[in-house]
Amino acid sequence: MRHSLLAVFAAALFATSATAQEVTLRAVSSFAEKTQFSRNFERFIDKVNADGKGLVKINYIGGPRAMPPFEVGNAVRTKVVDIANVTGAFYTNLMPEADGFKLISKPMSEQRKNGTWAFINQLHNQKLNAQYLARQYHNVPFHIYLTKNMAKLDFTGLKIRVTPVYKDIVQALGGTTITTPPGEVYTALERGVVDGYGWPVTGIFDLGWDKVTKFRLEPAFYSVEVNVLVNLDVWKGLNDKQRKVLNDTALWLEGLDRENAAIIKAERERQAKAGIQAIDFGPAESAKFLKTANDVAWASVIKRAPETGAKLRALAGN
Ligand code: 173
Repeated sequence: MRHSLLAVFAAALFATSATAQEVTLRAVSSFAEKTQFSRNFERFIDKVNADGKGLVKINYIGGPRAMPPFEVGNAVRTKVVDIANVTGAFYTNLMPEADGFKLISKPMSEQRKNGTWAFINQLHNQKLNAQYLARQYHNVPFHIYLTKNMAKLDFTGLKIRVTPVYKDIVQALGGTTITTPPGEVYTALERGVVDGYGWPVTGIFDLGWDKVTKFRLEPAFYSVEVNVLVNLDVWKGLNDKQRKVLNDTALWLEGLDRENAAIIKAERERQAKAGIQAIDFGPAESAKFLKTANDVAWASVIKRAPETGAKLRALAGN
Protein backbone atom coordinates (compact mmCIF):
# COMPACT_ATOMS: atom_id res chain seq x y z
CA MET A 1 0.00 0.00 0.00
CA ARG A 2 2.66 2.45 1.11
CA HIS A 3 4.78 1.48 -1.86
CA SER A 4 2.07 1.90 -4.47
CA LEU A 5 1.12 5.30 -3.04
CA LEU A 6 4.72 6.35 -3.26
CA ALA A 7 4.82 5.13 -6.83
CA VAL A 8 1.76 7.20 -7.71
CA PHE A 9 3.31 10.23 -6.03
CA ALA A 10 6.57 9.71 -7.88
CA ALA A 11 4.77 9.33 -11.18
CA ALA A 12 2.86 12.56 -10.57
CA LEU A 13 6.07 14.38 -9.74
CA PHE A 14 7.70 13.07 -12.87
CA ALA A 15 4.73 14.15 -14.96
CA THR A 16 4.92 17.66 -13.53
CA SER A 17 8.59 18.08 -14.26
CA ALA A 18 8.14 16.66 -17.76
CA THR A 19 5.41 19.24 -18.42
CA ALA A 20 7.56 21.98 -16.97
CA GLN A 21 10.02 21.21 -19.77
CA GLU A 22 7.59 22.69 -22.28
CA VAL A 23 7.77 26.45 -22.38
CA THR A 24 5.14 28.60 -24.09
CA LEU A 25 6.33 31.72 -25.90
CA ARG A 26 4.01 34.59 -26.77
CA ALA A 27 4.60 35.82 -30.33
CA VAL A 28 3.59 38.85 -32.37
CA SER A 29 4.32 40.02 -35.91
CA SER A 30 4.78 43.64 -36.99
CA PHE A 31 3.07 42.78 -40.29
CA ALA A 32 -0.54 41.81 -40.82
CA GLU A 33 -1.40 38.16 -40.32
CA LYS A 34 -1.10 35.94 -43.39
CA THR A 35 0.50 38.70 -45.50
CA GLN A 36 3.83 38.49 -47.34
CA PHE A 37 6.15 39.44 -44.47
CA SER A 38 4.35 37.45 -41.79
CA ARG A 39 3.84 34.31 -43.83
CA ASN A 40 7.25 32.70 -43.30
CA PHE A 41 7.24 33.56 -39.61
CA GLU A 42 3.88 31.80 -39.38
CA ARG A 43 5.42 28.75 -41.10
CA PHE A 44 8.28 28.98 -38.57
CA ILE A 45 5.77 28.92 -35.70
CA ASP A 46 4.02 25.85 -37.13
CA LYS A 47 7.34 24.05 -37.51
CA VAL A 48 8.56 24.93 -34.00
CA ASN A 49 5.27 23.68 -32.60
CA ALA A 50 5.58 20.42 -34.54
CA ASP A 51 9.31 19.76 -34.08
CA GLY A 52 9.43 21.12 -30.54
CA LYS A 53 6.46 19.20 -29.14
CA GLY A 54 6.96 18.85 -25.39
CA LEU A 55 9.81 21.42 -25.45
CA VAL A 56 8.68 24.73 -26.94
CA LYS A 57 5.28 25.97 -27.95
CA ILE A 58 4.71 29.31 -29.66
CA ASN A 59 1.41 31.01 -29.02
CA TYR A 60 0.81 33.43 -31.91
CA ILE A 61 -1.12 36.43 -30.68
CA GLY A 62 -1.13 38.06 -34.13
CA GLY A 63 -0.13 41.11 -36.13
CA PRO A 64 -0.81 44.88 -35.88
CA ARG A 65 -4.31 44.25 -34.56
CA ALA A 66 -2.62 42.87 -31.46
CA MET A 67 0.19 45.45 -31.25
CA PRO A 68 1.16 48.62 -33.16
CA PRO A 69 4.14 47.75 -35.44
CA PHE A 70 6.42 50.51 -34.18
CA GLU A 71 6.04 49.19 -30.60
CA VAL A 72 7.06 45.60 -31.29
CA GLY A 73 10.82 46.10 -30.73
CA ASN A 74 10.23 47.69 -27.34
CA ALA A 75 7.74 44.96 -26.44
CA VAL A 76 10.46 42.35 -26.98
CA ARG A 77 12.89 44.44 -24.92
CA THR A 78 10.49 44.68 -21.97
CA LYS A 79 9.23 41.08 -22.29
CA VAL A 80 5.68 42.13 -23.04
CA VAL A 81 6.13 39.50 -25.76
CA ASP A 82 8.69 36.68 -25.86
CA ILE A 83 9.32 36.40 -29.58
CA ALA A 84 8.55 38.69 -32.52
CA ASN A 85 8.74 39.07 -36.28
CA VAL A 86 9.84 42.66 -36.89
CA THR A 87 11.93 44.76 -39.25
CA GLY A 88 14.78 46.83 -37.82
CA ALA A 89 13.22 49.83 -39.55
CA PHE A 90 10.54 49.72 -36.84
CA TYR A 91 12.98 49.97 -33.91
CA THR A 92 15.61 52.48 -35.07
CA ASN A 93 14.56 54.65 -32.10
CA LEU A 94 16.12 52.02 -29.82
CA MET A 95 18.93 51.00 -32.17
CA PRO A 96 20.01 53.53 -34.83
CA GLU A 97 22.26 50.88 -36.38
CA ALA A 98 19.12 48.95 -37.37
CA ASP A 99 18.66 51.44 -40.20
CA GLY A 100 21.83 49.95 -41.72
CA PHE A 101 20.58 46.36 -41.92
CA LYS A 102 18.86 47.14 -45.26
CA LEU A 103 22.33 47.85 -46.65
CA ILE A 104 23.54 44.32 -45.94
CA SER A 105 22.42 41.99 -48.69
CA LYS A 106 24.77 39.03 -48.27
CA PRO A 107 23.01 35.70 -47.67
CA MET A 108 22.59 34.81 -44.01
CA SER A 109 24.73 31.70 -44.47
CA GLU A 110 27.60 34.08 -45.22
CA GLN A 111 26.66 36.61 -42.54
CA ARG A 112 26.71 33.82 -39.97
CA LYS A 113 30.27 32.91 -41.02
CA ASN A 114 31.84 36.36 -41.47
CA GLY A 115 30.94 37.83 -38.10
CA THR A 116 28.00 39.97 -39.26
CA TRP A 117 25.39 37.89 -37.45
CA ALA A 118 27.50 37.89 -34.27
CA PHE A 119 27.95 41.67 -34.34
CA ILE A 120 24.26 42.34 -35.00
CA ASN A 121 23.35 39.84 -32.29
CA GLN A 122 25.58 41.74 -29.86
CA LEU A 123 23.78 44.99 -30.76
CA HIS A 124 20.45 43.29 -30.08
CA ASN A 125 21.71 41.86 -26.77
CA GLN A 126 22.85 45.30 -25.62
CA LYS A 127 20.21 47.65 -26.99
CA LEU A 128 17.10 45.53 -27.31
CA ASN A 129 17.67 42.93 -24.60
CA ALA A 130 17.06 40.41 -27.37
CA GLN A 131 18.57 37.43 -29.15
CA TYR A 132 18.80 37.95 -32.92
CA LEU A 133 17.43 34.57 -33.90
CA ALA A 134 17.00 34.98 -37.67
CA ARG A 135 16.89 37.44 -40.55
CA GLN A 136 14.64 36.89 -43.54
CA TYR A 137 14.29 38.32 -47.09
CA HIS A 138 17.89 39.51 -47.71
CA ASN A 139 17.26 38.98 -51.45
CA VAL A 140 14.06 41.04 -51.72
CA PRO A 141 14.57 44.71 -52.68
CA PHE A 142 12.42 47.82 -52.16
CA HIS A 143 10.80 50.24 -54.59
CA ILE A 144 9.03 53.59 -54.50
CA TYR A 145 5.48 53.26 -55.85
CA LEU A 146 3.60 56.29 -57.17
CA THR A 147 0.11 57.44 -58.05
CA LYS A 148 1.55 60.01 -60.50
CA ASN A 149 4.12 59.77 -63.26
CA MET A 150 7.38 61.68 -62.97
CA ALA A 151 9.40 63.40 -65.70
CA LYS A 152 12.77 62.90 -64.04
CA LEU A 153 14.17 61.02 -61.09
CA ASP A 154 13.30 63.73 -58.61
CA PHE A 155 10.72 63.80 -55.81
CA THR A 156 10.41 67.59 -55.58
CA GLY A 157 6.77 68.47 -54.94
CA LEU A 158 5.84 64.89 -54.04
CA LYS A 159 4.73 63.57 -50.67
CA ILE A 160 5.90 60.04 -50.07
CA ARG A 161 4.89 57.64 -47.30
CA VAL A 162 8.05 56.30 -45.70
CA THR A 163 9.58 54.41 -42.81
CA PRO A 164 13.24 54.92 -41.89
CA VAL A 165 14.06 52.60 -44.83
CA TYR A 166 13.23 55.22 -47.48
CA LYS A 167 13.33 58.49 -45.60
CA ASP A 168 16.89 59.61 -46.44
CA ILE A 169 16.78 58.77 -50.15
CA VAL A 170 13.36 60.39 -50.66
CA GLN A 171 14.54 63.56 -48.91
CA ALA A 172 17.85 63.53 -50.80
CA LEU A 173 15.85 63.65 -54.04
CA GLY A 174 13.71 66.55 -52.87
CA GLY A 175 10.61 64.74 -51.62
CA THR A 176 8.50 65.39 -48.54
CA THR A 177 8.23 62.37 -46.25
CA ILE A 178 5.37 61.17 -44.10
CA THR A 179 6.10 58.22 -41.81
CA THR A 180 3.29 55.72 -41.29
CA PRO A 181 2.95 52.05 -40.41
CA PRO A 182 1.81 49.82 -43.29
CA GLY A 183 -1.77 49.78 -42.01
CA GLU A 184 -2.21 53.47 -42.86
CA VAL A 185 -0.86 53.38 -46.41
CA TYR A 186 -4.13 52.62 -48.20
CA THR A 187 -6.08 55.47 -46.62
CA ALA A 188 -3.22 57.93 -47.13
CA LEU A 189 -3.14 57.06 -50.84
CA GLU A 190 -6.89 57.05 -51.26
CA ARG A 191 -7.24 60.48 -49.66
CA GLY A 192 -4.34 61.90 -51.62
CA VAL A 193 -2.39 62.63 -48.42
CA VAL A 194 0.57 61.02 -50.19
CA ASP A 195 1.54 60.63 -53.86
CA GLY A 196 3.42 57.40 -53.30
CA TYR A 197 5.02 55.04 -50.83
CA GLY A 198 8.00 52.87 -50.24
CA TRP A 199 7.51 49.11 -50.04
CA PRO A 200 9.32 45.92 -51.09
CA VAL A 201 8.81 44.54 -54.61
CA THR A 202 6.44 41.95 -53.11
CA GLY A 203 3.31 42.31 -51.02
CA ILE A 204 1.45 45.33 -52.42
CA PHE A 205 -1.66 43.24 -53.19
CA ASP A 206 -2.06 42.03 -49.60
CA LEU A 207 -3.69 45.23 -48.35
CA GLY A 208 -5.26 46.26 -51.68
CA TRP A 209 -2.72 48.94 -52.60
CA ASP A 210 -2.74 47.85 -56.24
CA LYS A 211 -6.10 49.64 -56.55
CA VAL A 212 -4.48 52.99 -55.78
CA THR A 213 -1.03 52.43 -57.34
CA LYS A 214 -0.17 53.48 -60.90
CA PHE A 215 3.61 53.33 -61.15
CA ARG A 216 6.60 51.44 -59.76
CA LEU A 217 9.82 53.41 -59.89
CA GLU A 218 12.95 51.58 -61.02
CA PRO A 219 15.52 50.70 -59.91
CA ALA A 220 14.92 48.35 -56.99
CA PHE A 221 17.14 49.23 -54.06
CA TYR A 222 18.35 47.99 -50.64
CA SER A 223 17.51 44.66 -49.09
CA VAL A 224 14.52 43.74 -46.96
CA GLU A 225 15.26 42.62 -43.42
CA VAL A 226 12.63 41.13 -41.19
CA ASN A 227 14.04 39.65 -38.03
CA VAL A 228 12.93 37.09 -35.50
CA LEU A 229 13.87 38.34 -32.04
CA VAL A 230 13.59 36.57 -28.70
CA ASN A 231 13.64 38.43 -25.39
CA LEU A 232 17.12 37.80 -23.96
CA ASP A 233 15.97 36.78 -20.46
CA VAL A 234 13.59 34.31 -22.02
CA TRP A 235 16.36 33.03 -24.31
CA LYS A 236 18.76 32.54 -21.40
CA GLY A 237 16.06 30.74 -19.42
CA LEU A 238 15.63 28.06 -22.08
CA ASN A 239 17.52 24.79 -21.88
CA ASP A 240 19.86 23.51 -24.61
CA LYS A 241 17.21 21.36 -26.27
CA GLN A 242 14.74 24.23 -26.44
CA ARG A 243 17.34 26.61 -27.85
CA LYS A 244 18.31 23.96 -30.41
CA VAL A 245 14.75 23.66 -31.69
CA LEU A 246 14.57 27.44 -32.13
CA ASN A 247 18.03 27.72 -33.70
CA ASP A 248 17.50 24.81 -36.10
CA THR A 249 14.12 26.19 -37.16
CA ALA A 250 15.65 29.68 -37.54
CA LEU A 251 18.17 28.28 -40.05
CA TRP A 252 15.34 26.53 -41.86
CA LEU A 253 13.46 29.85 -41.94
CA GLU A 254 16.45 31.68 -43.43
CA GLY A 255 16.64 28.91 -46.04
CA LEU A 256 13.14 29.86 -47.23
CA ASP A 257 14.78 32.90 -48.88
CA ARG A 258 15.53 30.58 -51.78
CA GLU A 259 11.85 30.84 -52.70
CA ASN A 260 12.03 34.63 -53.16
CA ALA A 261 13.31 34.83 -56.75
CA ALA A 262 10.23 33.01 -58.04
CA ILE A 263 7.91 35.04 -55.80
CA ILE A 264 9.43 38.31 -57.08
CA LYS A 265 9.07 37.23 -60.71
CA ALA A 266 5.40 36.33 -60.22
CA GLU A 267 4.74 39.55 -58.34
CA ARG A 268 6.24 41.77 -61.09
CA GLU A 269 4.02 39.99 -63.63
CA ARG A 270 0.99 40.44 -61.41
CA GLN A 271 1.74 44.16 -61.02
CA ALA A 272 2.01 44.53 -64.81
CA LYS A 273 -1.33 42.75 -65.25
CA ALA A 274 -2.86 45.07 -62.67
CA GLY A 275 -1.79 47.99 -64.88
CA ILE A 276 1.08 49.16 -62.69
CA GLN A 277 3.71 50.59 -65.04
CA ALA A 278 7.43 50.64 -64.42
CA ILE A 279 9.09 54.06 -64.61
CA ASP A 280 12.68 53.59 -65.73
CA PHE A 281 15.09 56.41 -66.54
CA GLY A 282 17.76 54.03 -67.83
CA PRO A 283 21.04 52.60 -66.56
CA ALA A 284 22.95 55.85 -65.89
CA GLU A 285 20.16 57.47 -63.84
CA SER A 286 19.53 54.19 -62.04
CA ALA A 287 23.20 53.81 -61.12
CA LYS A 288 23.22 57.37 -59.81
CA PHE A 289 20.09 56.68 -57.76
CA LEU A 290 21.60 53.52 -56.25
CA LYS A 291 24.82 55.28 -55.32
CA THR A 292 22.92 58.14 -53.67
CA ALA A 293 20.65 55.66 -51.87
CA ASN A 294 23.65 53.80 -50.49
CA ASP A 295 25.60 56.93 -49.54
CA VAL A 296 22.81 58.83 -47.79
CA ALA A 297 21.73 55.77 -45.81
CA TRP A 298 25.23 54.98 -44.52
CA ALA A 299 25.86 58.65 -43.75
CA SER A 300 22.68 58.73 -41.69
CA VAL A 301 23.52 55.53 -39.76
CA ILE A 302 27.12 56.61 -39.10
CA LYS A 303 26.02 60.06 -37.97
CA ARG A 304 23.82 58.53 -35.29
CA ALA A 305 26.13 55.62 -34.42
CA PRO A 306 29.68 56.59 -35.46
CA GLU A 307 31.61 53.54 -34.24
CA THR A 308 29.14 50.72 -34.54
CA GLY A 309 27.75 52.14 -37.79
CA ALA A 310 31.23 52.19 -39.34
CA LYS A 311 31.82 48.62 -38.21
CA LEU A 312 28.52 47.58 -39.78
CA ARG A 313 29.52 49.25 -43.03
CA ALA A 314 32.87 47.42 -43.05
CA LEU A 315 31.03 44.11 -42.58
CA ALA A 316 28.57 44.99 -45.35
CA GLY A 317 31.43 45.83 -47.69
CA ASN A 318 29.62 48.59 -49.60
O1 173 B 1 7.64 50.02 -45.69
C1 173 B 1 7.71 49.50 -44.58
O2 173 B 1 6.80 49.48 -43.77
C2 173 B 1 8.98 48.87 -44.22
O3 173 B 1 9.86 49.53 -43.74
C3 173 B 1 9.14 47.42 -44.48
C4 173 B 1 10.31 46.77 -44.05
C5 173 B 1 10.45 45.43 -44.32
C6 173 B 1 9.47 44.74 -45.00
C7 173 B 1 8.34 45.39 -45.43
C8 173 B 1 8.18 46.74 -45.18
